[in-house]
Amino acid sequence: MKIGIVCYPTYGGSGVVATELGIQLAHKGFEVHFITYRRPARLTGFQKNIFYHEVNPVDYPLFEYPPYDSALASKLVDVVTYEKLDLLHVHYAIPHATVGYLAKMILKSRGMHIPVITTLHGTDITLVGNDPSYAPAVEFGINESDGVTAVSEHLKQSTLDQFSVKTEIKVIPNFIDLKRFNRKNKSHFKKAISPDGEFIIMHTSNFRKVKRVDNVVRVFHGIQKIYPSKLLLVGDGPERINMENLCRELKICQDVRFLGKQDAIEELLAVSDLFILPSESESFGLAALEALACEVPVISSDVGGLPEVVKDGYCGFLKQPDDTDGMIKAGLSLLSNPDQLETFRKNARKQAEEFEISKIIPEYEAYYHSVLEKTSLANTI
Ligand code: GMT
Repeated sequence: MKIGIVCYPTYGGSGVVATELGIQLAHKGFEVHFITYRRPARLTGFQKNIFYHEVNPVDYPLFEYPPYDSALASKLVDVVTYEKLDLLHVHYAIPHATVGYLAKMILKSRGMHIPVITTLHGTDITLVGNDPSYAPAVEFGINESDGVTAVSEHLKQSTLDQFSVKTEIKVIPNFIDLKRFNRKNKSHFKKAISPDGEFIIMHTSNFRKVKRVDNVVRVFHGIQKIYPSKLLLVGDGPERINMENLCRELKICQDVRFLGKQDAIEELLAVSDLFILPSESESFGLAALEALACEVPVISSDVGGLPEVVKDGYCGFLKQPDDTDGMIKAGLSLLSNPDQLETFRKNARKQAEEFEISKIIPEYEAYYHSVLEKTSLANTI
């Protein structure tokens, strides 16, 4: 099968999921074409069966914003036509679902047929997608997609609650490559980060307000008063400067490392003892799943799809996003009890196994086939 994948090429979760999905499909013999404005962050080196098409909106003095949507639609038309794609799979509804529809209509006017599947990731429905400046386009894009998937039951329900949706939504959860994300032979960083055996606490995100990195810092501060620890903050974004200031105020800079964007997250997770994710909203929480796979118990907020990933009292603890005292208590209870910490570690890995890549990719394959069947039938009627 020849498939086109559209996503944000940045370090965001939706781009990571889209890229890993494409890579796995290519291993299985699919011909995969990524169509994005930059090479996706996780798409490195030459890979058989994988092609990359860059979208370059032409600039012109009249434009304050180069019209990316039109450039993407035109590129999709070109790639579908000349690479003879069977299917387009777009990740993140804004603007990809509506652009997919536009490309489909242009191709239809030329006598060609291309089904479009949209995967909803989270903020395309919640924080951003339900804003009146995008909502009508999001709803239209969902309803005009030939197939729609959501990364958690919670996200599916939010979509149904917030939009008038006619298309059936299939839940296909995010997945993890356990061969890459594990603790095996990866302890080389440990000594450099915690020279005196301090606990290592970690957080990764895009440092946006919704991630509540301030509460990560506060929880760390509380834990560190009792147990010598180091905090690794991985990622970057608008809140980073405020977080640096907060660390200065709390006088903990010597124990906090801002590592910026990192490719080898698994190497850092593999030496960590605890992962903290107190987001206000999180449709799935891929970062939490990556931590669990590396046997790192997760203390997260009890919101969105996180309870589908982190089992409270089993491989981590779920608290309200602002319950920093509860998170500190939970963290201290784990770190003070080596047996419990070990049990949670093992449970974390077991929980991650539920989302093993080899279990989830076939769900996408089966879904592609069902959409292709449905749409080709519809076209012959
Ligand atoms: O909003 C973000 O944090 C980035 C966003 C993305 O699309 O890159 O993440 C969303 O998609 C991820 C992959 O499916 C999910 O793991 C995240 O939970 C989700 N973020 C939110 O819902 C806030």
